[in-house]
Amino acid sequence: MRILILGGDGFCGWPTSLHLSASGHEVAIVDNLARRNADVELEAQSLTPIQPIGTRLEAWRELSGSEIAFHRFNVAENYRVMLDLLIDWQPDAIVHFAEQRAAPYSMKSPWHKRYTVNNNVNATHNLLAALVESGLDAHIVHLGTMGVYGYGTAGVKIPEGYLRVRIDTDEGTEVEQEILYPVNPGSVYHMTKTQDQLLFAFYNRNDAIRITDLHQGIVWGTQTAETRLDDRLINRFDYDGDYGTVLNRFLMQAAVGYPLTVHGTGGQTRAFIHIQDTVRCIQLAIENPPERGDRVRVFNQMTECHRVRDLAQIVASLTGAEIDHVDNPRREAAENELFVANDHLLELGLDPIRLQDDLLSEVTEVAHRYASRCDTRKIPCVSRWIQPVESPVAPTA
Ligand code: NAD
Ligand code: USQ
Repeated sequence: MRILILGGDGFCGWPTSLHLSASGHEVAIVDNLARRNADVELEAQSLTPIQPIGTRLEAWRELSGSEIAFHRFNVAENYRVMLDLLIDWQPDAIVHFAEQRAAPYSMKSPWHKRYTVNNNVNATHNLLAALVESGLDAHIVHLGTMGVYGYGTAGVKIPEGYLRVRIDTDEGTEVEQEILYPVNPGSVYHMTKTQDQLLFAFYNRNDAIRITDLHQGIVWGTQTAETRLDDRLINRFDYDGDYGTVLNRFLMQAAVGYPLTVHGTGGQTRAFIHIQDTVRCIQLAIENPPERGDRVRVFNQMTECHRVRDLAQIVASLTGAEIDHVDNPRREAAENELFVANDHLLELGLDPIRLQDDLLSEVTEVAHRYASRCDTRKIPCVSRWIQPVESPVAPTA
């Protein structure tokens, strides 16, 4: 198949591009390098020494003999360029990663909130509008998030996208309906993903666009079979307080001897998936597309749930790291339970990598190897959900 990857220079997009190319698909990447620019803004860097996109693509051509084309433009702004690319290249599938994906970054300031909303909502809408205007029947595979559901489940398993509800009518009877699972976003970033869902529902109903929305949990790990082939292909590893996600942060903190930064009681339970499983799931979604006319297909792309303090314990027992309970900069429940259905991807053949089996190799293969690149000043999470209100200035006499 011919597959266009929007956001193909990022943490999930790069290994996905390589995996799909290695599997025999023709791949092209679109990226505006916004993520690399955010590193400049935040004065932070990937723990791993990622190479410029040109070097990455050249290394892949040398190793595999396969070309991956690269188009640098902003999906949220350059509508015409996007439309022309769709018409010229005629992709069969489009994987959409091109969004600002860090919750703390999205909460840093009014500018960051507005940037995240403008970027994410317009990127998704431009893609949908361009696909309709092009007349193409390409399958969109979007990376959504488990966070659209919120993380409280009242003891029930979170279903894959839709909830069956019974409603009392005025006549005293009951009607049954299936609705999008009610959204409950915990950050401006997560809120943009709930907006994406509505855009997908509308364009799917109105224009019969074929869409798979992958509601993904927190991705951990760094390397995949393809990124491991050559140092120039290495994937990024974010550890800073804005872009680093919890488990990779703990692994890096253990490697550099920094006490593990558990927020509050560490009672938040989240869903997780290894980066190698991410790329497999995306391949499964692409190679098993929905039919035209099917409603938006939602898969929960996660393999296991863990409480943050339990993860810290696992990492501490593997490495001897200390655990530090720091103030939680976020507005989130002190404790939550999380149960999630993920039957669709398992039925399609996903064979999950277990966290307990792979953590140690991640610590030694990546976190230890690149520990000297860590800038410990970038570790604390300084983005706060509630900005402290400045005390009013006392009137002068
Ligand atoms: P990332 O920031 O590493 O990659 C996103 C890429 O998209 C970057 O290379 C960035 O430059 C590009 N991009 C952003 N806006 C763009 C635009 N307007 N035009 C062109 N390119 C643009 O993020 P990631 O971790 O690879 O996440 C990819 C997707 O997966 C995101 O949509 C995210 O919400 C979702 N996701 C990620 C995780 C995770 O743990 N990393 C978990 C669940 C869901
Ligand atoms: N946390 C800590 N200590 C840390 C960092 C985080 O205790 O040092 C806690 C947070 O308070 C939170 C939990 O760990 O309760 C998860 O935080 P995270 O930064 O690992 O993940 P999150 O902000 O939810 O976002 C990440 C990705 C996002 C994706 C989401 C999937 O950045 O793109 O959508 O995971 S999910 O969490 O399932 O919604």
